[in-house]
Amino acid sequence: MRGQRIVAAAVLVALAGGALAGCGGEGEQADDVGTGAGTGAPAASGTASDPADPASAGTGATDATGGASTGSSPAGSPSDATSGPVAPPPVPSGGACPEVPQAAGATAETTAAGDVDGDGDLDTIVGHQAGADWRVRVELAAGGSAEHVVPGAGVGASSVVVHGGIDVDGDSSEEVVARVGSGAGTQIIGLFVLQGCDLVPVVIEEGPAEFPVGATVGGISGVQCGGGEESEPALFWYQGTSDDGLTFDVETIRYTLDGDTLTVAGVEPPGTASVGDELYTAASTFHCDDVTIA
Ligand SMILES: [Ca+2]
Ligand SMILES: [Ca+2]
Repeated sequence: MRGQRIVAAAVLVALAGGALAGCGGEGEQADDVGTGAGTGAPAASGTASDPADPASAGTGATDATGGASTGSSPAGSPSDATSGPVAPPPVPSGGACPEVPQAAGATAETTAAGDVDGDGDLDTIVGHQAGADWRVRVELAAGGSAEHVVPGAGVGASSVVVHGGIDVDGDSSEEVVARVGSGAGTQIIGLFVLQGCDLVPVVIEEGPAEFPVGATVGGISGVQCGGGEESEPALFWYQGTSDDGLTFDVETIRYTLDGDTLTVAGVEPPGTASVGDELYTAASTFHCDDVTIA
């Protein structure tokens, strides 16, 4: 049950573990993260197919090294051997998706715009609460709709707020960005993608991709998008830890999106951020395309 939106620290540990579990070809870099993250000890196991298990975090750093050494890719080159074709099912051309009835009594509605189906027309992205459930919903300009119930949201401040659409993989269809939870000093940001006529969460390994964004005295976490190796579209997840709340040791994992799955493409060189400087800002906010969350 890794990846539930609980406290940000737990999410950090869980996602770091998940990331490294899929990082067989990044021996030296994976080891850097494992030994440098401190509280974010990875839970990677010896085989890439094993699910990350936060319970094994105590031995994570050693395991990450062992797992990486069995990787088949040369060290230093991103492992681009993915699990087969991952092209999303095509959105029906010339026809609309079915209309998903909107739940009665929806409240706390937020809206944003994005071209979720990639047809060139802006679609309406909606977040709302109906009863105990929170939903992320898209109303397609071409007709029809899709929605996803966000499990676990709606407790206290963990309401869903939609922020817009970003194109993580450069396929011209925008992924939905929504706050799906919050913790002390952080917001938990989730991504959703339209697959056919279904709106599904973007996942890392077997769990939903949910990124803590924000800053506390002891840590910062942020997401930026841009070009990775050979300018391929990429998402960068920054995580910083600090002993004094003033300077932060920052690790950055680079992901690429295939279909609904984020895959580790590499690890950036570690950096040191100071409160207020450029790296600190990047590592404590979310900024992809036109969506900025601070
Ligand atoms: Ca559209
Ligand atoms: Ca896209």
